[in-house]
Amino acid sequence: MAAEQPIPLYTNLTELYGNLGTSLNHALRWNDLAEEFQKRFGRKPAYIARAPGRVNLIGEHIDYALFGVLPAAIERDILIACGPRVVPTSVPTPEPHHTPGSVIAENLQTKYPRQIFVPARRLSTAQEIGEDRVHAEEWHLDINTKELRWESYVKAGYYGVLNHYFAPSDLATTQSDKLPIPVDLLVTGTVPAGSGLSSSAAMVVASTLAFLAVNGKLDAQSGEITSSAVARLTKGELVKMAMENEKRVGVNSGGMDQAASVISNASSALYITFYPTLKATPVPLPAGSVFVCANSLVVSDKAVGAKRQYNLRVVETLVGARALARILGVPVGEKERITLREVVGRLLGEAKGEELDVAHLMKGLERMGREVEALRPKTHGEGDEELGVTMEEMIEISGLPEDLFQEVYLSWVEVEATHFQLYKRAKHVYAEALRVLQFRQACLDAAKHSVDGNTTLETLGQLMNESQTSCAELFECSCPELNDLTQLARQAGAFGSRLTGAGWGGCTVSLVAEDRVESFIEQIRDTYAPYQGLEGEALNEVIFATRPSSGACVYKFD
Ligand code: NG1
Repeated sequence: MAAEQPIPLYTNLTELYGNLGTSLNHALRWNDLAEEFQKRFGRKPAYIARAPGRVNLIGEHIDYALFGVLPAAIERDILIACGPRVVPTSVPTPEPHHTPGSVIAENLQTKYPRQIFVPARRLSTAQEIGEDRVHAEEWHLDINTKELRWESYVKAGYYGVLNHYFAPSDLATTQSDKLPIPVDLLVTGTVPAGSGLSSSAAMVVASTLAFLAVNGKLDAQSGEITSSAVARLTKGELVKMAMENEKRVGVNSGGMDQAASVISNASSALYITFYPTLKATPVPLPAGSVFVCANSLVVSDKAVGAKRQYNLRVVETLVGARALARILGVPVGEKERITLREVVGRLLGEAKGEELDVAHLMKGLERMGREVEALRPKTHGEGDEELGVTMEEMIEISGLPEDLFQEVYLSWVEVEATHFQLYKRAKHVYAEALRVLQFRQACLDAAKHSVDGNTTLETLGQLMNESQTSCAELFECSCPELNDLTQLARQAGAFGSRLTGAGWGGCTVSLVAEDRVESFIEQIRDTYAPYQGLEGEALNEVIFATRPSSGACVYKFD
């Protein structure tokens, strides 16, 4: 099982990329990073952590409803070079960077200034970390969630490492192996920020890995850890840590990005399921198919817009699930935040901890497409349905008393809305979850050669187009530029085109026949107004064909 494999640790790039050709294409960038690290910090890095971005082929906004999604890691990635900083043992006036665990973080992109941060100990509450667990005391790093700051994602990764591997009480210790070491790091990345290609998850995964590696928490197998009984981290464990870490930046993300960044392999897409536990299985992509990413150039800042967009959708889908469960007579615990996936499972008699087979799940999803109509708001006049339900109506539909509703659905997340769309959101989720399974099935059939290649591409394209319509009309996570770009992509010969990632800006993904890629890109350049006049590298920055890439790893210097 891919999720149970350990995080790969490499000492040469050919092994890392799987072949000499690809490693040569990337070698210059790795060398430049290592040399720049040496220039800035006066010594070679000890490690470089790599985490790729991802493109989601289909399955948008359903991971946090616990439905399976189908992304692939892309070649664009985040690299973090890091090394321990030697600090003087006694200085007359110690500075922040002399403190245990202090970090000097630099970025190759000059617009991101150098940061120094130092972890501290403090009391934490359950609400803050979005879990039921209460930490009496934990390591703390100030993360500014109100503004988009590059180092927030680096800090988010560090948070988990500190709190999983260093007990806060160890701060008082003088045993240096119990304390996090001072670290220098240098970051570079080719995943465009805020573009739906998951630069944030790539940054959090790479940061988590960098801090694990530099603190000697990865090398258990090579015997370098003597002080800790922690076993070598598996990919599944890293995904969970990175998900938890990313919540610190203020987004209640579902897990798709972290799983794709960590578990992917270089030859296929990944079908990732989250229920009853995280599982990832490769899905071969049909021969002759190429996925082209195009950036709408509308920057979607997920963290800053979360309360009106992403987090609001999380709440709407959760409350919709409770309302449906109530209507369908599905049992739900009073304080339970049942998901739309669990509603269909329980309705079909799925036992706890078990998983419906795909055929049953597909049948269940078809049924839910009909059952969901019960959530359609009653209209009193024209345009009424569009508005959805008010807070009072939503609480009533949930069947919970107001204080309990607040506690279960609103105490851990900030949302801002006058109306809530339970019907539209749930309708999207069930239909999109079904499309993912149909997409996967079409890929598997093509691999068995039971269907002709072009028919497969047409089927996949059609599912992608339906997904785009649903994202735009039901989930309302598209925007005029994304609608325009997907339309232009179809006109330029794509089999299908849709937004990828959270939406509200960012990238589209289009399925294009291999021999049409060049002309497709040219036509988009000539028709999508913001691209006009772009050539060469500038064009390649905004629109590019992707190949599945391998997942996150660590490179170790001798
Ligand atoms: P982006 O914003 O593209 O990284 C986000 C979530 C995913 C998933 C998609 C929508 C994070 C880190 N990622 O992706 O888990 O819910 O939106 O399908 O929040």
